Amino acid sequence: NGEEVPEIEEYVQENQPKKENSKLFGVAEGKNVILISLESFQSFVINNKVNGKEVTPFLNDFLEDSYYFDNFYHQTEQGKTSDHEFMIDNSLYPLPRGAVYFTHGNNEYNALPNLLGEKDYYSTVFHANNKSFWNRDVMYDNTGYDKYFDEESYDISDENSVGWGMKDKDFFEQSMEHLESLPQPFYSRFITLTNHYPFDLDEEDASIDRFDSSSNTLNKYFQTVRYTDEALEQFIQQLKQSGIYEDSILIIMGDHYGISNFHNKAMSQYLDKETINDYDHVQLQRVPLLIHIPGHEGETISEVAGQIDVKPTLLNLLGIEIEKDIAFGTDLFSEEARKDFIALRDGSFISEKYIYTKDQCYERATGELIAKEGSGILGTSDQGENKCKPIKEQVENELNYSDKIVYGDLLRFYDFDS
Ligand code: GP9
Ligand code: MN
Repeated sequence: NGEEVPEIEEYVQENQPKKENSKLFGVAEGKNVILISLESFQSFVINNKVNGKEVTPFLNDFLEDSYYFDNFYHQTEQGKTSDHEFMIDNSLYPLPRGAVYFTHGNNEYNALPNLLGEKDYYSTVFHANNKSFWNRDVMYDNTGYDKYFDEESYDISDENSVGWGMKDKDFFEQSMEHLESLPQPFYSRFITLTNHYPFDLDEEDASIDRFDSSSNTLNKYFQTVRYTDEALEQFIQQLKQSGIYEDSILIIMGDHYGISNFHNKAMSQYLDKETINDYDHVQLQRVPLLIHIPGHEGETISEVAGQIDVKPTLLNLLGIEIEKDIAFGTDLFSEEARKDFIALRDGSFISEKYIYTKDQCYERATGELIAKEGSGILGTSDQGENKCKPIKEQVENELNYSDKIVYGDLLRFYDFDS
């Protein structure tokens, strides 16, 4: 019956996107929003090489003209891409298990497409897959999308498919026509597919050689990452030709990791490290985030950030002030102190100073282990002063609040207008 809502509302109040706090409030007012989710794209490929060749030459260039966040973390769980989508639109956490898109696709939400719809934005998703995959058709309808360009909107053949389906280059190319037909301003999300495990690619589409390690998966990963980088370059070229580019802001972001722990040995070889420990594992959960705003110069922003922050950031950029919301992210361009941590869905967190995971507290800057619970490895009874503990409790509390909202469908009791 929603009796917990006031407490949660009080907690999230300080996260509200506020005009006066944002350095960039309204700079993109009335612009189209093109948000591109890059499948399984991790930050370690950015400005990096394989066999002496740049992996992502286009993105490496493009980030020079964008706000580029190099400490931006994915916060997804079992719902993978759909968890990422859920956070982007709602600034709520996905669930600890299962996919919220499936289990709570009919809840009431205060999602971006709904909010933007009130400002006459037309909202769409482009993704060349079956519409009911991840229960997307239900969730998109529920949260205010006007149109989902699913696989039925594309000419898909053997020639233009690989692995999971349509190749990214063909996907973007065929999307252009649909995009050009949309009423403006629009909020359009694109979800790529080629860089999906097991990273299959036709020989003729590979511009760089495979890596050479014991992991076939990692070896192939670089080639599909490069393919998607090229697809992006072509798409942006097409956006420029159509004139849409100048009237749009672009948000480009990785959805979640692509290389799991299973490939740590090969990964340590690539990164030239002795091992991948738990600290390294958390750092590998970084995915790229680029925000390109026409007329703005590029800037690299290294503050800790996460997918939970996209919704409040976007609302401020578009100059949309909302009375109130239940959201856990903060505006990435806020001048006020941002939240002290980014929580991963398993309770790990990254704060300015520390990284906590699996009962271990590390110094963020150095990776030095400074405390560990329930083990004598540091040789003291309390295993070092656990500097992570206060934040850990906050993280647990926050994840718990978000879960209560989703499990209890609590937003149906919340009055967003008064
Ligand atoms: C499927 C695509 C990939 O439509 O989004 O899904 P994932 O396995 O990454 O969640
Ligand atoms: Mn995905």
